[in-house]
Formats: sequence, structure tokens, C-alpha cells
Amino acid sequence: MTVTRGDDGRNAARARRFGVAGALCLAALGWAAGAAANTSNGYNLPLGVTEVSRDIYALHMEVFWICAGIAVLVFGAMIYSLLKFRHSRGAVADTTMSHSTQVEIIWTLIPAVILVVMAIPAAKIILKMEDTRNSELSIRVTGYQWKWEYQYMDGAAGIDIFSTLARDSNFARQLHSGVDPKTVPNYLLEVDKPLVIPSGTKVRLLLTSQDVIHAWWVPDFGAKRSAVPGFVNELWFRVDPGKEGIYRGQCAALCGRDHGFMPIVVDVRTPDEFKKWVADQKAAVQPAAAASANSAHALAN
Ligand SMILES: [Cu+2]
Repeated sequence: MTVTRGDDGRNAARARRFGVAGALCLAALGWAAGAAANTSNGYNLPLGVTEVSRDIYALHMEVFWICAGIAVLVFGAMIYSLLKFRHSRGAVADTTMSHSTQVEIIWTLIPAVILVVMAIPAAKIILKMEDTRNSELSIRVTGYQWKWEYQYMDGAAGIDIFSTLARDSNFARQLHSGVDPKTVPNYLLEVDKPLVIPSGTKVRLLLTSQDVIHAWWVPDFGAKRSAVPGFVNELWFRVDPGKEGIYRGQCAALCGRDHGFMPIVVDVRTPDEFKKWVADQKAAVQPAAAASANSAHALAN
């Protein structure tokens, strides 16, 4: 194959364009990740508002700095050797050394020790994440194409919420809607009815799905788990007291055409406010239930 200089130039220009496009994509991804979370600066994991999320962050940083240290040492030694022992300075290759048992033992043991150092805290955090004992509030979460259902248990039993994409986001996302998504607050990250939970309470989610695999993910809680049809997966979090507010997440499994349109919004309230919300919800449901029972009775007669 012959390649002319012109082809080379075009290929180089194309490579540069791809490079720029790639960098822009990465920047956009970073921005999107930052926009979706409350406690992220857009470049790193969110610090979060639960103990588990902070544990995950600390572990991530520990591993990051170990990797950074290794990179500095390895690349430093490599670059130093390339410069110091280059041919133009009269370096001559050593052709006599072919094997060193001592070196092999050292470069096997050091990485093994580093792996163990990383595995011990990682295992501790995984065990903590899986420990759903002594939860104070359980909520059954069901994924649908494309919405979430929250059925409360324990003290809030009877409350059943369907949470779907907010109306203005849903309108703006339609083809030729004429609405600039930038003008919609929390575009694609807003729902009609959020999941309401109390702070300082160990909340356990029981996740399942009615159709395909979805995943419930709220970065600020350090919480993400698949919702699989026919299975019940567990997940827990306890939001720190004083961190009441709105937290946002998304379905994190490619679950079909409208996968990007089933966000998660969690409204964290103080335990007292939560109790009041539960009472209001029950009061709103009971007269309606009584009315429908009465009309069914009337129809039967
Ligand atoms: Cu989904």
C-alpha cells in the first residue's frame, strides 16, 4: 500500500479531530456526573451524605493515591533510564544478564502486598454495605419501563407511590418540542412524586422489577443496586441527620428506549417531618379508599 504525504496530513487532521471530540465527550461526561449529584465537584466521586458513601470515597482515594504513587515511581524510573542511558551518551546494552531470581521474588511480593493492603478495607466496606440487619424502615421498590414504584412497609405501610418523569422534562424531551432543555430546571432529573424518607434512619430497599433489569442509583447515598424481575435485591442507607434535602439519581441499567427518562428523586426529611408526611398520606388515602368502598357497596346493592 502506498501512502502519499497528502494522506498522512489528512489522517493526522482526522486524528486531531477525534482527539478533540474525545476530550469534549469526556468533559461532558464529567459535567453530567457532576450535575446529577449534589456533593460532587464534577471531577471526582461525590463525598455523599451517608457513612457508606464516605467509606467508598475514602477507599477510592486510598486506591487512587496508591496508583498515583506507583505511576510516579515506574514512569520516573523509566524516563530517567531513557535519558541517562541513551545511545548518544555512549550507553552500551548489558547482554550478559538474562535472569535474576531475587528480582523476580521482589516484583512478585511487592504487588501482592499492595493488593492485600487494598483488599482488606474493600472487603470491610462490602460487608458493611451488605448488612441490612436492624433496618428501621423498609420500602419495596419496583422498576417498570419507565418509572419507579415505592411501596412503604413498617410504620408507613399502605403508602404506595408511582414516581415518573416530571411533566416539563417529559414535554421538553419530545422531538420538535421547541423547548430548550437548558431552560427546564433539573432537566430529566425531576419526578412528579419523589421517594420521601427520614434522615438518621436505616432505610432498607427491597428491589425488584416487573419487566426488564433496572438499577436504582443515587450517587450521594453511595447506593446502587439492580432491580431484577423475579428477584428481590436488598440495599440500605442512613442519611446523616442535618443532611435533609433533595437527592437525585437515575436508572443505571440500559432498560430500553426510555431508559434516560426514569430518574430518581429522594426527599430526605427529619423524622418528625416524615411522620407528619406519613400521616398526611394515610389521611389522603383513607377517605378515597372509603369512598370507593362505599361506591362499590352501592353498586352491589
Ligand atoms: Cu430502568
